[in-house]
Amino acid sequence: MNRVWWKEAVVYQVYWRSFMDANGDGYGDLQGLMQKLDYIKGLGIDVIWLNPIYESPDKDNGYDISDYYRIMPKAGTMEDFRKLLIKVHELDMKLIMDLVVNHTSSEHPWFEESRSSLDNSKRDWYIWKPGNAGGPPNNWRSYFEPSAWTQDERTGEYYFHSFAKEQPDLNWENAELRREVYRMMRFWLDQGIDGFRMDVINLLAKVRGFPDAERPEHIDYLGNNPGIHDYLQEMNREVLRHYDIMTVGEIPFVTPEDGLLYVAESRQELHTLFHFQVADDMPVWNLARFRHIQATWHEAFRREGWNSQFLNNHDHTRQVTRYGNDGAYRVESAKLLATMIHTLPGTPYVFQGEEIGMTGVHFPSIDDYRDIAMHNKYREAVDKGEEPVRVLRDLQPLSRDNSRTPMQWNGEQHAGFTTGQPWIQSNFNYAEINVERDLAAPDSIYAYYQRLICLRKMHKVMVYGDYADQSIGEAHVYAYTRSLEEETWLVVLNHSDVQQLYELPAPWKERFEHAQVLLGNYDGPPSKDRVEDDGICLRLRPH
Ligand code: TEU
Repeated sequence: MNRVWWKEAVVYQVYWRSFMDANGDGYGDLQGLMQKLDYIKGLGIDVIWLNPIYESPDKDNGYDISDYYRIMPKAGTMEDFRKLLIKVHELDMKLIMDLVVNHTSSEHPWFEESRSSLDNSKRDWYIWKPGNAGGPPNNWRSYFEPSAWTQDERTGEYYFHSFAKEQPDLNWENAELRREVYRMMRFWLDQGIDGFRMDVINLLAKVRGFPDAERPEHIDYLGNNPGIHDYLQEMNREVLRHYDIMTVGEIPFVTPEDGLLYVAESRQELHTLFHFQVADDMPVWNLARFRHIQATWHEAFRREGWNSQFLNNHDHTRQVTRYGNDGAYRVESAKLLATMIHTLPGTPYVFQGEEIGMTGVHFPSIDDYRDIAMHNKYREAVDKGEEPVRVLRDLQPLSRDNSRTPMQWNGEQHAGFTTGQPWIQSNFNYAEINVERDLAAPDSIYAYYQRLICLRKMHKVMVYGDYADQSIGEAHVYAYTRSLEEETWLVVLNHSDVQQLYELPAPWKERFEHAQVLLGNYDGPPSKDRVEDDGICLRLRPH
């Protein structure tokens, strides 16, 4: 396995609009982020991933870009950006930016031109089709709307959008468009950034002819279509390979075998990916499913290819709420989930606030929510006649706003995030859960993350070690080893609210006498019981 910096790194995701507001307008900004770089560095972070900061009407929180070369005023200015980059580098960290090139905003001048007439020179930069029998060209759904097509009055044709109607998809078949995108990528790389997180990058190629789908509700026809690897190989040739950078593709609907096609070193496309088998198939914790996912990805990536480990981001409910216990065992389970993510094979990601165990929210009214995806789904269901209170209740657990509430810095108003009115309310629990408290307590979740991340720097086994499940068939205990040369780590996790017994597999019991506890989320090691045949059983406390 090739040793490179982005495999050894720990990445911290900054959802800047909810991170730190320096000018009191209620939105986080680049100046605010600059104030908090020491905090991020203090955690042991190597790379910051910054969600989109480009000019945007902000219908989908920056994922609808109207100018790739300018900074959204809410975030700051180009000068702020340049200062930020210098400071990040001075602290010996790196910065990767979001690249959103599957679609633009409907207010992007390219789209304005494209929609203006059938023979405009940019008509072909987007995907236009005549309607079919008075309706849209096919029966596809989009992520955020009942149809992936919207009719435009100017020409009467429909344009295609994988997401909201304000986010028309670009037509990657057009070579001129591709050249323009590569030029823009070089612009940012030449500023000195250290790579890209590539938004839904496997959606660029579309199914030829746009035939009706048999099961339109399964929107997987949107991604992984023939031609995608040609685009990514071209992007790599034209841009990526000329820089020492990190690229991580956001790749929904992908199996391990197909995932390898995006990140196998020999194929020269991307370095690593986010797949969504956990996020999409596990609304709540499911150990059997999770261990299967880990096993199959590990097997597929054994020789080449590199995974990413995460349980939450700005689109997915906070991990301690979704997969842990954010009540009685919030601290223990936040530490347990961190241990797992940082010791499984792949580059680990920390989503802002995760390191202090921030939790999801339940706002009382749909008006308290900001997310376009949630609002569209709500409207669709209510228009169909469903009971509004029920619709809200059903949407709440997985609403994207669960992870978008302001970073909780201290117990002051709005959690110390802003002196103005925050764009989205803070979680109600900020007096109890905040950075100031965690920094003051030696046994805090934050302090635990620091130790975990420090161990990763000191022990390459945590990065490159081979993975083997040591708990197959266990209902609540997930245990596995990582081994590299002379060093073996055993990770034992009790994913439940009650005590569990875990019998060490035979080869590990002799070694266990000489083993050392590196890290645990309780004081002292778990107690040991001798069992029949000289076995050793660990008594594991909840989480
Ligand atoms: O998200 C794409 C998206 O919705 C999926 O990747 C989803 O998270 C996955 O299938 C698991 O359910 C990206 C951005 O992260 C999101 O914030 C944007 O709204 C979206 O693209 C459109 O740009």
